[in-house]
Amino acid sequence: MPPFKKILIANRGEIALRILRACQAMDIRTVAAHSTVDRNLKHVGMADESVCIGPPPAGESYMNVPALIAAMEVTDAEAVHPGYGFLAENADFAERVEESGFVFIGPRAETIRLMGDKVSAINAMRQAGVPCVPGSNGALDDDERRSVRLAEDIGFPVLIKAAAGGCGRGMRVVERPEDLLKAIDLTRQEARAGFGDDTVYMEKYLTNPRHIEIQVLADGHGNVVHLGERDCSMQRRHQKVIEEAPAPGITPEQREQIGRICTEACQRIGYLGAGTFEFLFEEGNFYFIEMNTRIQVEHPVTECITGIDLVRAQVEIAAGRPLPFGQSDIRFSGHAIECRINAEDPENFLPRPGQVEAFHAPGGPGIRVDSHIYDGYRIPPNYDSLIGKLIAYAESREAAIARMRVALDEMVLRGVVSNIPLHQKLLVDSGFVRGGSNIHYLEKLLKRLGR
Ligand code: MV4
Repeated sequence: MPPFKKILIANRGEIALRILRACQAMDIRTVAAHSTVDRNLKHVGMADESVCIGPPPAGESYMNVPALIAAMEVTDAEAVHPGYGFLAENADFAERVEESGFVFIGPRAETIRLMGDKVSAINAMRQAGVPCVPGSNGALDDDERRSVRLAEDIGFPVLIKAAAGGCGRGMRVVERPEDLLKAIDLTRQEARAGFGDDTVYMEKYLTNPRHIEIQVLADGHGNVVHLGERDCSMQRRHQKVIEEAPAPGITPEQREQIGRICTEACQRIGYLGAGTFEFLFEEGNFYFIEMNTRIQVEHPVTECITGIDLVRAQVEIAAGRPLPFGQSDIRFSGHAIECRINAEDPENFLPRPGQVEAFHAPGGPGIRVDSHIYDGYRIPPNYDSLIGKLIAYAESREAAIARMRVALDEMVLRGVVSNIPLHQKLLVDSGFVRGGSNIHYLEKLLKRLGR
């Protein structure tokens, strides 16, 4: 029996196609909710039904809550998959969906809200035994002398972060005591203007960490597993460029230890669905910074090394089914690397929409392409520049790199400019090939290459 009869896909692009494929494999009927400019998306043509939910601006379509609820009502869909971005981590949307008698494929609204506020997320995780960055252990108050003393205790440099921030928005590094109060004030103002919440907190600034995240799955029957880690350190301006699993240099013992900490924390807070613990990793230690309550762009690398279909797991969990495997059934095997393919300017990285003249996807053993583009597809200017993901999997990291190089050379993309040449340079770069670079590596490399 399929877990649901019909699911509405409240997203677009490659992830909407990924969700559609998972639904089809489970014999679940699909509704593609799309904006006017997205009528020609691949998954819209493939879905059993489609509903136009509004004009191109996301606020009027993919984030239009009444239109999405109405679309579920008219199509008699039972559940909604939000994908990533848009409404995926919007607790009010999850609540509205459930109040309307539908299933939100994701964690409980309460959990989304808890993790959306970084101060409450860190407090919950610290109490659940997850190692966090030394810091204020809560919001900063207006007591200036206390903030100065706190920073001196933590040790400079410190980082002031907005509780409502994340993804690198609303942060400020403070190197010297005399700059602290000004920085707190500015970060507060920005947070108030940007998020409508001026809560800020303080952490020790880790100067050269790697970004390593742990994937978890939790069902409604008390079963929680971790699916190991992903290394997402290859990024520019908080946009990930290449991700991989496992993270170079992480031992099975380290994986088991941090994985167990994450699954125990999920048990403690009653987590439901797929989730990701984001850590900074420096000098052998993990420091929790945020938790993502959605399926992530880079989920395929975890699927490759574990053989687990994460989107299918999300759907089954949302239908109330128990996970069909336990931690001891999960084996980590091989190495997977994902290159995000963006339609962007190679000089300034700005989105470069346009018409795809020709697209030939690479293939062969260990190659996966998650992309919605096709010959003649017109990339609209209204959304992000991700047009696909190229994933290479092999028994070793070296072999995965070799397969990725071949696949990048094999890929044909005409009509639009992309970051494929950047990936080709990265896949032969000595720092990338060595593995284990920190979050600053790519930006430094780009400077060396003359931007
Ligand atoms: C940090 C940090 C160093 N120390 N926190 C950036 C995005 C947000 N999720 C958290 N971020 C960081 N928090 C402390 N205490 C450095 C970053 C950071 C970063 C983190 C992950 C991936 C890329 C990054 C790029 C710049 C800064």
